[in-house]
Amino acid sequence: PKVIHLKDYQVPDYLIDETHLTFELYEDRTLVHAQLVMRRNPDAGAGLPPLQLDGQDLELISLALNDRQLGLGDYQIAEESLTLQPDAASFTLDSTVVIHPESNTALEGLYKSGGMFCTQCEAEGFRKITYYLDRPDVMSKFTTTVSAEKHAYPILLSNGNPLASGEEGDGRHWATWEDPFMKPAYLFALVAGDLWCVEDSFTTMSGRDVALRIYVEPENIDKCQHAMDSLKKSMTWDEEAYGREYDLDIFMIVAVNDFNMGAMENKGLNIFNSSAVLARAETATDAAHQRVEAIVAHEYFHNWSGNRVTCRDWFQLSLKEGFTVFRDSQFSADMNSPTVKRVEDVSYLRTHQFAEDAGPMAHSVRPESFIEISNFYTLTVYEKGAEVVRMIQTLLGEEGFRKGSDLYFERHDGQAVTVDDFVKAMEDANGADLTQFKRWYSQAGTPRLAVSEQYDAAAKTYSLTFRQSCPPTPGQSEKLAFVIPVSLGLLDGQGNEIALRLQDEDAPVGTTRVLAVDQPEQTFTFLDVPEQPLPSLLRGFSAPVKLDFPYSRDQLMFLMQHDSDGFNRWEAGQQLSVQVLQEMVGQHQRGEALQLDQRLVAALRSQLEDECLDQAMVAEMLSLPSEAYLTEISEIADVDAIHAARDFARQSIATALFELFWKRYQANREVSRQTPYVAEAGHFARRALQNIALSYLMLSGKPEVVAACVEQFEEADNMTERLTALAVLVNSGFEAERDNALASFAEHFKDNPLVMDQWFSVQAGNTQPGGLERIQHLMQHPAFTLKNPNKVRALIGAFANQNLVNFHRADGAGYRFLADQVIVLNKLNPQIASRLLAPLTRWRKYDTSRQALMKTELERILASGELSSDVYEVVSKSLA
Ligand code: B3K
Ligand code: ZN
Repeated sequence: PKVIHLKDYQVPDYLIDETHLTFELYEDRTLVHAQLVMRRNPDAGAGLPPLQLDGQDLELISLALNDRQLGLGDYQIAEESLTLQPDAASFTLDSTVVIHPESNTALEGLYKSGGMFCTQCEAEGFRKITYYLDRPDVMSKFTTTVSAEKHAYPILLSNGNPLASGEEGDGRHWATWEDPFMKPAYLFALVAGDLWCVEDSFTTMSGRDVALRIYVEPENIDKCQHAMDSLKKSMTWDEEAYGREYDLDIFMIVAVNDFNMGAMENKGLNIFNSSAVLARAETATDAAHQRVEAIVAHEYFHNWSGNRVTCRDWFQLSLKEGFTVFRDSQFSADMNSPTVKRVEDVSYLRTHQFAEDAGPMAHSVRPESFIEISNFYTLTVYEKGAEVVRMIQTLLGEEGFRKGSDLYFERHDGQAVTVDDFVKAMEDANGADLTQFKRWYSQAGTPRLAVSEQYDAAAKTYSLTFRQSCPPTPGQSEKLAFVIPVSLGLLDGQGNEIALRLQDEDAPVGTTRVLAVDQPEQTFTFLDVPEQPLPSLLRGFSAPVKLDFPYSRDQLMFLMQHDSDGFNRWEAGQQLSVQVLQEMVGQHQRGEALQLDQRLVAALRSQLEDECLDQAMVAEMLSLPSEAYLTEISEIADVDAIHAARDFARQSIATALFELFWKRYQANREVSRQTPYVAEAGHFARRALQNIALSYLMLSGKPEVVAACVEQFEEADNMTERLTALAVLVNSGFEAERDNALASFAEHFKDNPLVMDQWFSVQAGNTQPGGLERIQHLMQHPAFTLKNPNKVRALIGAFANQNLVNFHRADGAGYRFLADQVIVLNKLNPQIASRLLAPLTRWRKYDTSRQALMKTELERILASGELSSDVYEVVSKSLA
């Protein structure tokens, strides 16, 4: 397999000014005619080098250069390319190929999902459609004609605006679309199917009317309103927050059932996993509603951050993805509760991205090399990339950041650019120097920031000393100092904020400051500090680092009560929980009886008692750190001890706080009973507290609680309440209630694949013994298929990632099972196979016996036959 390096980047030899495509769709094949209007790239030097087009799995039928039919001696075809010699600097190339969407199970290129044709071209899928320069710095103007049988495929869509359509007389019809904006091939899209649509419109800030359409299979027409509302909010928000206006006359979203990712931002024709579009109270949870809102926004925001300004090459992926994730997180924060959103994002980052950064696939936000680009749509490129953009905003301030983004969009509209161009715009708009800051793009690994304090009572000075370091990652043994923005405040003994005056300043400036820590070791001294303060560090999680300050448990409890920063109040609770749980892990390992530090109970009690607090934050506080997070922060994770400690803590908290949980549960359930479902922050918060209370209450096993749970399961008018009740029953020992609930749920929702995904997931997450056998049994269920990525994620992915005690069972049967699935999927769908593999790559985290078992499975995959580049890259790097 070939390794591609960033340092080898070269501009394309040829450009494609116009791309005219015609698709003839049939049940057993598709014909693709492509007319490419091409010319020598003036920036690429003199002469006429051979033209090498990308192409994969294409059957060439005809090829003509300037209308002259080419014969076998005129071109060379290899596994992944077609090469020919142009005889002039400008020319037109006409090709016809046959492809087979009907048997494309990789879901890349043109494929069929159920009865509809659809495409997924990013990153390198267009080369499976026609011979082309399939690279993002080749931008072209596309017109697309689609023809198909009219009865089965009444709707024919592509990018841009509709131009013409007609009948062919033999039961077939056609439509032509024209996209006036230059775009790279990865943004191409085509859809043909029997679809219904929900229509709306939006008037942009300059007064243009845009038609909005969401296309779905007929049975889903009643589940589009939330996505449509989210789209309109996104369009308004991007005008206000970034000054970005939509540019075509029409914006379309199509929902498909078989999709490798969440969604795709094709110009004017976004294609979505149906799980990221469809949402209504009865079938989708609050979390699903929020995910739909965020993904609709994310793809819409790409129209500027990605499409109008695109990436020069795939090493720059975070240019569009990190920035767009940052944009969608700002949007979600504005639409809902900003603190809750930040807590969710940070938990996710620290649990999953930090694990990636510490594992064999660790790479920088701008990777240096890859074998298979699909493997680099990662938490590092997306989530850490978003944190890097957030840090730029923290350093420049909101206004400075907006000046920078305005300049970036204005300067690079219509271009394919790099991360350097983005940073340069930020620098130029602010007169800032981000040279050292850019190490965040080139150095992998999660930095550690150790902080120590010194208070001088006589001089009334308080000093904080920061020591940063970053562990080695593959190919990077030594790291240079990062610029780490540390937002902080100081609390006095009453919990009040102290005004912050740094050495060399004449007067204090505010109570929250951002320090730019940019040396390996650095001390900052504050003046006029009347008493020994308690520092509140890294407010809002101002940098993606592992912070280490020797807080006592009492100090953490104090911060939980008094910190003015909502994020850090939660963070203090997390750190307290971590300390307490880690102590119990030690007790378990030493064979001692487990004992829960009652201070944690007291801290949670005061949260539950205070009815003025945001209920969503109380629910977050009550959620103990996950087993996955406890694993990530362990040097070597003891799966069984972590599970036992966490279970024991939950049980003890449930017992100690039963009355309070019961009171808040009943009050909230009563409101839920009286109030129709609304997808809004306040309602999410009420249900979140209600549901976490129920999960604690069920640990008591009291009959009145079981009855309440069954009542909630049966009577709730929404999936959020129903699914939690189901999950709680599934994880309980009440077998009859559990079996009844599972059966009635499956019977009721058997025709709704997205709901059945949730039914699978809930069971995949059941941590009681026998997990693997249950999964194997569920794989035989008629609703399960390995061909649908959502099903694979819902059952196998949820099992391997969330059911840690069962997956990591000591005899290695969980590992063997996962490897078996990867080997099958490697042939069917390499992208899904390679993602499913991630848990096995973390083998260094476990005891020697598990390490050996996990490595055996990785080696077995490696030896299993012909591997896709996707799976090969992950397995070989994991074993290196
Ligand atoms: N840009 C797409 C990702 C496509 C990945 C293909 N392997 C989704 C998104 O980030 O918006
Ligand atoms: Zn994206």
